[in-house]
Amino acid sequence: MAGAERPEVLAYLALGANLGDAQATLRAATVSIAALPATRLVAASSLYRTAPLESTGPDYLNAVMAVATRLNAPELLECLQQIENLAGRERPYRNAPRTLDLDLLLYGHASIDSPALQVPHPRMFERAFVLLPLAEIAPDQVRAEQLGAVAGQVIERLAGPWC
Ligand code: A4P
Ligand code: MG
Repeated sequence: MAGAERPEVLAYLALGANLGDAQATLRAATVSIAALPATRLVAASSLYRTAPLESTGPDYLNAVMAVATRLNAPELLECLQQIENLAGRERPYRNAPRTLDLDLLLYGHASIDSPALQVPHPRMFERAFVLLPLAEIAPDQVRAEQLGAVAGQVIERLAGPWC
């Protein structure tokens, strides 16, 4: 089915960066995501400064976005990976510091478990850098006990518009 004929699906995306000018990279990524075919930006969280979790290097900047899209989930992931690559993303090893990481957190109510794509993102509920920005734009998607479980992680919401 062509993208334009499919119904819109609400998807949530996680953005992260801790190399280079992370804020400029996340801002450019937001512009690129909003310009994807058959996709529109619905909401963007604040920016959060977060300590690396199972990772190294400088603090990360993280955010979460909601998009309404007629792309299917593999198409959306492929687009996100193209935007990562344009930002100079390198993958020397798992959880390496990165110029840009774009993860697909939720795709409507879909449950996907293929080698290339798992949705909901399998680690999203372990991470304050995902749950706090997600709760900011979609409080119905995050339960209080899930927020409580990540309360020990270091995260700071940065005030003001960024994208
Ligand atoms: N993949 C499977 N499911 C998905 C999905 N839902 N969204 C596959 C995106 N990708 C998905 O990803 C590796 C493979 O996961 C892809 O080929 C894709 O087919 P990657 O981005 O190349 O590698 P990665 O990011 O190193 O691995 P991964 O597993 O995505 O790491 P995470 O879980 O994203 O963690 N600490 C802070 N403070 N902030 C961060 O943003 N990020 C990470 C990375 C670790 N610590 C962090 C942060
Ligand atoms: Mg990733």
